[in-house]
Amino acid sequence: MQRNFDAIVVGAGFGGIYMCKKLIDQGLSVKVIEAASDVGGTCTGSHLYRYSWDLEDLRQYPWGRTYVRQAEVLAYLQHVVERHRLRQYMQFDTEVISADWDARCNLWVVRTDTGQKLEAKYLVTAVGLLSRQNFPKYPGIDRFKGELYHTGSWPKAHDFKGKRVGVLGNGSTGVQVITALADEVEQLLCFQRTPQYVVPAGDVVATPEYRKEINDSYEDIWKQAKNSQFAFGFEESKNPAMSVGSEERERIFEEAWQQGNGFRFMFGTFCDISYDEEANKEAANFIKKKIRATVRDPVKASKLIPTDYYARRPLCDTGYYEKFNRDHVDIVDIKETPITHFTEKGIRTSDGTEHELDVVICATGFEAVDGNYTRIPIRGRKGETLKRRWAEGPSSYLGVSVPDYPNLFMILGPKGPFTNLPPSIETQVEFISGLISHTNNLAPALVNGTRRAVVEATAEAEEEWSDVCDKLSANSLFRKSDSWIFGANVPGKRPTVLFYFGGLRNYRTVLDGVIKAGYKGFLGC
Ligand code: NA7
Repeated sequence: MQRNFDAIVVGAGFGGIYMCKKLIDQGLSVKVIEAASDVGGTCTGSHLYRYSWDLEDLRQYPWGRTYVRQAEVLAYLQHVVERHRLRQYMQFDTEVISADWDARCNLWVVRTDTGQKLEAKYLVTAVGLLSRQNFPKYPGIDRFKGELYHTGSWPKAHDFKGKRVGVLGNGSTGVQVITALADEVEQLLCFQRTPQYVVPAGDVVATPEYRKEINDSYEDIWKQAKNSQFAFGFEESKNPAMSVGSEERERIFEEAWQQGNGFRFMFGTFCDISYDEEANKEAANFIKKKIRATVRDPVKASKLIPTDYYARRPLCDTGYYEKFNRDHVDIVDIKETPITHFTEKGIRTSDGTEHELDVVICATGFEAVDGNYTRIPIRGRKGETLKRRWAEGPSSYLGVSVPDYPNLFMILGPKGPFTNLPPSIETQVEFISGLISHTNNLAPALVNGTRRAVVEATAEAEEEWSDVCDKLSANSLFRKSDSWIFGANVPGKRPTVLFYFGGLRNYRTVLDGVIKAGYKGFLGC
């Protein structure tokens, strides 16, 4: 069995699949290692949650609604892998347990839980932003005799009919789970810590006319998305909320509400909702009014109405608030009556109530961005793991490279762009494959009798990039709200700037500048 490769790619999701294709197309030998038993990845507008580079396929591949479901994303990725004959380079059901830089031979040595020891010149991590689960650590949780799930490892088959179900968490996932299960279960109790602002998704059937319109302008659509801030396919507003009168503001909010999409509501209406307190309050008040108008029971409504800034990842739904008009759907405010412990029968809260449940679903999120890197011991030039290096907060150059970790490239590493993910993934894959090609063409140093070129970010470039990311988020109200976007959702973890908030267009401009300057900020180039 082959043990030496030009590149090992960890993860066979959106990033890993495209990385594999790009490197194979360059004539390199590639091995993709994936822990799951098939290609995967972690919903958004259908037409932009795919790859832009196979236009013919984009125009033909079927999709039924304007939003794409997880199963459809999986089917699409499987289809791409078959169409481009990439499965032969992929090894599934295999976890990388360590990766060590061998400075004598200028190689990455990768060990797997299947007992393999593989070597490669380049190591590309495509491990996803949000796959490491944040599982709540309540006392007695192991004693619970009912079914216990985390949304990150959802059972293939489940039957919640006639059952009493508790859902912990009401972020994007919780909102989707609650909306989806409300009609199916006997009783639904939502254990809510922080109410969130949720706007309609605007998910409708994609008619043949709509599809034709998209197909006819796909190239322009991608061009617009890649030249926008968040790459969701709408124009971000350039107007401050207070630049128009209150009636006009209301009209703009209402129009966006009817059209749907959380990002569009937050960034397509006005430009300053995420950083101007007054603008933020106007948007928040509009959503609060909608919640009051939707939820008939005033007690439930008051629990669902947020009190803090509208400054987390903008959420959208397909009838979330309406579900609370059903008698069997209720909210337990766990800020007011915190969960003290789990019992065999369910969850006890501080007011002494034991909420008896057959099923508990933890929609409690993920240790975002760096969680997957700190799980695998990845040791660089100094033998230090990324986990240790990032003890005070993760860092990188361009979200792609880390000093002292030569020839290691990250797709969606810390301090990469905060956008609709596939377009950013493509951008980074194309940058990384260009950098690998460039490195391969360098006149390499003779190391231990072997010539192998090496490239890595400089410490100065990493520091400058950190400053850029810091400054870009300095005025953001997002920074004042505890959420995964700043790593503030995991107990014991220090909040830090995890993203580049300059938008995709600016990010692409930065990368172009780096390339034009001969891969500025990289050592060895
Ligand atoms: P999120 O957005 O991190 O939401 C997690 C939710 O779980 C949120 O409501 C949390 O409350 C709640 N939570 C977290 N820990 C606990 C404990 N211990 N007890 C009770 N409730 C808890 O994760 P999602 O999976 O919904 O979404 C992640 C991203 O995936 C999303 O933004 C999309 O981009 C896709 P809190 O708000 O912290 O008070």
